[in-house]
Amino acid sequence: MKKRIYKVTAILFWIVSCTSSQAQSWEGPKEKPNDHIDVKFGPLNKGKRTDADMQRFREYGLGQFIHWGVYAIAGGEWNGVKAPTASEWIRVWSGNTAPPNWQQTYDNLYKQFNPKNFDAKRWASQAKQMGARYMIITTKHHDGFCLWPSKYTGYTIAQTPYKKDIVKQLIDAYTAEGIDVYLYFSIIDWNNKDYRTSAPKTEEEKESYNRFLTFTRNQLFELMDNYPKMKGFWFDGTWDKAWINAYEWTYQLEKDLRNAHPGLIIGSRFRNDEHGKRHFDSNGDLLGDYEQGWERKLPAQYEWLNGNDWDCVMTIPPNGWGYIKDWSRFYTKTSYDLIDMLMHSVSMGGNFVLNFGPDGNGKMHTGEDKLAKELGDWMKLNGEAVYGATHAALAPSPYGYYTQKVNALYLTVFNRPVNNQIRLKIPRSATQVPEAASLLANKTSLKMKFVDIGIDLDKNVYFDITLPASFMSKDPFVIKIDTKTGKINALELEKAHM
Ligand code: FHN
Repeated sequence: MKKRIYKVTAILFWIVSCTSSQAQSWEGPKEKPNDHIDVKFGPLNKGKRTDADMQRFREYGLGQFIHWGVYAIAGGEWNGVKAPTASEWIRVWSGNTAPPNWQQTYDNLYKQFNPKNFDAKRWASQAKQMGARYMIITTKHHDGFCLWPSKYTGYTIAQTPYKKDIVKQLIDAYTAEGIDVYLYFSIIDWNNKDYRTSAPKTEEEKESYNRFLTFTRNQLFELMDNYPKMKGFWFDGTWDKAWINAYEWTYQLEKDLRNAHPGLIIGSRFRNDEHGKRHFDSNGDLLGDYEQGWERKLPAQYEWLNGNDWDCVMTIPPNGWGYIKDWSRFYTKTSYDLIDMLMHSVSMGGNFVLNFGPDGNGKMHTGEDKLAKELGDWMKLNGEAVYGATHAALAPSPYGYYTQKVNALYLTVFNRPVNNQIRLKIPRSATQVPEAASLLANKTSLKMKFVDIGIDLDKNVYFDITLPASFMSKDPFVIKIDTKTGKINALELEKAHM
């Protein structure tokens, strides 16, 4: 009986968390309305940013997400009973599987938060070895616990036995490794008595929510003032009606944040227009600097992105961003899975951000250590196809993913053809002509020949790259194709007569 209730609770939780947070269809192209809709509180600026800070974001390729807070003490369970919630949502665990007085227990966990193994420099060094170019840290998740000594609440790291400023240590350590730091900030704050989900109606409710908005603004400016090296905010928990209703205030807040921190990068999850449209306004224009909805999912086609910048954030377990003690109960992604998702992202002009959930003592999960090493070993050999690379305007390859730089095309091969012939399909109109091919990892040059198959009405030509039969690889491998500006000289065959 208990097992069945547990399953029902888990399913119900999953439905609630998906429906409440889904702002847009992320399963296909974004529809644009036929008629223009008047929008006063839409994007502050339309079109892709061209400044150096945004170009740097565009070139990261690989990032690290870290979800860390008092939920790490629980690790997704309590007294051996697995919680049906995502690990960082464990506070909301209720029903007869929940421990007695659970929320009271949870709300006192901060009194034992004393991560004796926490070493920001070790985390930063691991991220560097993995090949991450930016890191997103949860300064405050939905439970309201702050990893920095905020002066606007008494629910912070300063009130724990550990006391020291986690955010400062991380920013200093990661920046020293050349890794940019972004601050995750949850608008949802279960610890703040003025936080609410529904839109305030009575005068009293409005006064209370205005206090909450002021508190939120104060914390955001406190974070920018305390940590001027931060590059941007990764906002979350912005799906409540109360926040959606405050669109004039959030519009002004975005202006003020950007004015206070030139170059600040904010994704599409921060706010909505006056019609309640989130991520994209009522005319389909992106709200913020990049699409921030690709959470545990990837676009199936490049065209769905309309050329926008974007990031994909991904867990190693199926779900659960905070520390999960026991991974044995589900599938956890392999380095092969993660390299596939990374190259899928970069091939479509996005960044791939892998999540780590350290335990209550500040140690990464052993599974995370293993994957960071495997991913880092691959990046050391193949990172050139990731960093600063972007979408190649070619038909998707059957062998893997194309990424592109000036004068270089990269093909990350996952599906090696049985005949060892990698066939590139290049439009006759291309102005970048393949010149030479090699294996990126060891610079071995590969035979490549121009092939004009003569298919009637074909708008493409082909280049066949031969893989040596002796070349074996247990991992995905990258073929680098040097290109030069020029013209494809193809046969002009008489068209078929039918
Ligand atoms: O509710 C959060 C969740 O706990 C986690 O932080 C993810 C990661 O971005 N975001 C929300 C779920 O969509």
